[in-house]
Amino acid sequence: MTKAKHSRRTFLAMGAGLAGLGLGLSARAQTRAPDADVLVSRGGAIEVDLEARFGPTPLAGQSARLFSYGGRVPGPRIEVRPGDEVTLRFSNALPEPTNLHFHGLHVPPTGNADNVFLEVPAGEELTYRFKIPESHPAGTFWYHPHLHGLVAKQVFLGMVGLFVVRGELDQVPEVAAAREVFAVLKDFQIAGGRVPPPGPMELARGREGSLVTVNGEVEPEWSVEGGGLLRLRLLNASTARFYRLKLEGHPLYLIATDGGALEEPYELDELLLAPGERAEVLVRADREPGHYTLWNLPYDRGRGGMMGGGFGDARPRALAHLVYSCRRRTPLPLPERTGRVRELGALVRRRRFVLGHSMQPGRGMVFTINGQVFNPRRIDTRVRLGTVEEWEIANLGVLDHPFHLHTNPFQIVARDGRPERLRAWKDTVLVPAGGTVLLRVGFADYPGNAVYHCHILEHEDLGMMGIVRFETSGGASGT
Ligand SMILES: [Cu+2]
Repeated sequence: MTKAKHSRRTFLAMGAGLAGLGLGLSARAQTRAPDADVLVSRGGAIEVDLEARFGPTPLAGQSARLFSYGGRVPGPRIEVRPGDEVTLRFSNALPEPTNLHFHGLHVPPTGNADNVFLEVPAGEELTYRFKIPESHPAGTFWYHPHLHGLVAKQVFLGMVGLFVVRGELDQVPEVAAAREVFAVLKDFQIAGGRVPPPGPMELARGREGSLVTVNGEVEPEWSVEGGGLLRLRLLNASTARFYRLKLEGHPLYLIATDGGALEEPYELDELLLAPGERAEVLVRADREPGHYTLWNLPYDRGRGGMMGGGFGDARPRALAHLVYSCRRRTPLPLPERTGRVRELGALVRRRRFVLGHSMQPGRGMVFTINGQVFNPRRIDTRVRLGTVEEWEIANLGVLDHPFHLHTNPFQIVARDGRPERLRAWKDTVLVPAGGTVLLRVGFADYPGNAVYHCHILEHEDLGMMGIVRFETSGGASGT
């Protein structure tokens, strides 16, 4: 483990001077955009001081005792470019261990990079260091804790932040001309100024809170010029809640998914985002000037059975509002092309993963992949770097499970045997109860162990995770 250069005492002393900014940031190292919640790389590098905290935190016009990065929910947005060196001095002021995962980034899963097997004990520090590859796509990524057994709790209490890679998509003229808005969708459960502990059934189902926030606010308003474009960059940072989004009076033009740009805009009437998923949509402000609501429509992520049914909201819930008044003389057009999504090479092998759940004596409900709960000492799947595989993910349970693979993005080939029309980079895909998804993934660059798991984080903590080893040579075996 590489330790930060500064002792904890020094770090706190520096942080105290900036307490008014709400971020535990050192003045020396910080490169700051005009918005204090955004940290932008300069000259090929970024240095970030990030502190995990527990205490009173502003949320939706009130204060609640939450876990956070730097006292804000969500944490600061980190923005980098391909080729940048990232140095993140992480300090854990929580009363329990934690760590960091950089969700969706193609960086090493080992060392002090995106290594979910690291543990930062309470009161300790760790410096994360990695380089964003020159070939890394632009996209909306994020960071959150990933210490098995504590992930759902720590994320539910507020530990989430955006990690944005700027690049080619940002330079598409029509995209660059749009007004950019980030939307971190996250629910909370607050009672008496704190988050009550969840019950066992709440954990098994995946915890949903009644306070639904967008960037830590309730029903924010976004203004856009009439005739202009809105570029809405969405993240589902909830542990279990799904968002089925519909914008009143406007279609959504999908231009990017988890792993970056599509080839061209794809018109949607509504957009379903499972936990962990991201999407970028363009909205044309071409209706009558007015006030339009972004709705979260009912969606049931259970299919009967003991645990199934009754999830989310029974009625549409307003999430945010789009407001436009004055009108441009010439409306902004949509882009014709937004990127290139290369085809993956020839298939080397195919595997099957079955998602399920069962009761275990003394443990209660557990969630499984191929009948097994997570074991940190077991390599479940060995793949060879430089190869392409197809993974069939079958959900035999009664709850939907969003399947997430670390380190290497994938493309969806088919859902329930039906070929997928849209070619897009994903790292998290919804596998509905009773459904099957076929995905294709190329393993590139980084040897070592990483994980795949359900992104209903309660399910991950209850066992629905496996270890994949990326190997440079030797026979691929296992699952
Ligand atoms: Cu799940």
